[in-house]
Amino acid sequence: MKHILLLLLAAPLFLFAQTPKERRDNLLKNQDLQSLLIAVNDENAIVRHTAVRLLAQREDATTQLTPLLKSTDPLIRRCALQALCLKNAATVDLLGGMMEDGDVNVRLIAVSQLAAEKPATGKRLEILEKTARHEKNAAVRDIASKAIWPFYRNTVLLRNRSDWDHDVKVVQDILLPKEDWRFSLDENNQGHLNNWFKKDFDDSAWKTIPIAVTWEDAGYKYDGLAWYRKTFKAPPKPEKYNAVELHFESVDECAWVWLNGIYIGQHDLGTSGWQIPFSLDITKEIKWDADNVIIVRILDTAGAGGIYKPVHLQVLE
Ligand SMILES: [Ca+2]
Repeated sequence: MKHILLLLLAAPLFLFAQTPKERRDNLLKNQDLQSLLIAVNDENAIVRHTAVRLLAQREDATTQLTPLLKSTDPLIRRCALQALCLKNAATVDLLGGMMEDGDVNVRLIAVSQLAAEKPATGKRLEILEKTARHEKNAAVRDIASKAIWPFYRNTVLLRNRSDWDHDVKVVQDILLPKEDWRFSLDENNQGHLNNWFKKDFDDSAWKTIPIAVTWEDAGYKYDGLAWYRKTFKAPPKPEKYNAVELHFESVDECAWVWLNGIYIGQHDLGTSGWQIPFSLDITKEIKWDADNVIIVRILDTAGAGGIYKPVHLQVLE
């Protein structure tokens, strides 16, 4: 009873303050819950924003923050959502609802929270997949895409194996063809969602491009994601070998690689990876004396990009 009386006394103090500055000063001075809840609907934006920030800091204001997600003021929605996330009070359903918000910053907060828990499963995965496919804003879409990116593999190469005690020799080195790779830009980071990595994906509508040149030199002034696909004939099975690798002299700047639809690994060192050679083990995946399909997804964030140096098939002993 006593604190209800105190609330009634404090609220009028706020309500009778005439100028926005006076109302804001009162909020900062008193910080009582009832005044804050009234002030989040104040006609003055600075008063409203002060109120929501003060509310967000309070331990006892979690339930009062949820209705603010429907405010017409995007900054109030943003601030309330951020606070609910920090208080671990944002459910997956609530976050899914906020992914429909008209304000991109609200969606950024919601998608970051959805992406934070790994691996994403159930409803969370469903929302992230929908966002990766349909979200218009690239930053929001990228967070969703990265959160549900399903490909990672780290195969220890023969020369790095701790049980390997003698020099690794390249006994066959076959250059993959340089001409007529199939090529497609992937501006919306949706190639993998559309099965571009699969062996039997129909790439006949794609343009052709050579490798061992940057894609700029092949006519694409472009930074971003793009995919290369090429069918090549592997040699007959050697009588003796210890491993088989695909050796990339360099790509600019990150690569994710599949052989016959099977993910074989990545070269993902960020912007510094563009001139670092790398090899990926395909001992189990190669089909000897038969057609094989190599699929390479490249990310280039600046300057030149692409599989700008040759790719080798190497048989090792
Ligand atoms: Ca580059």
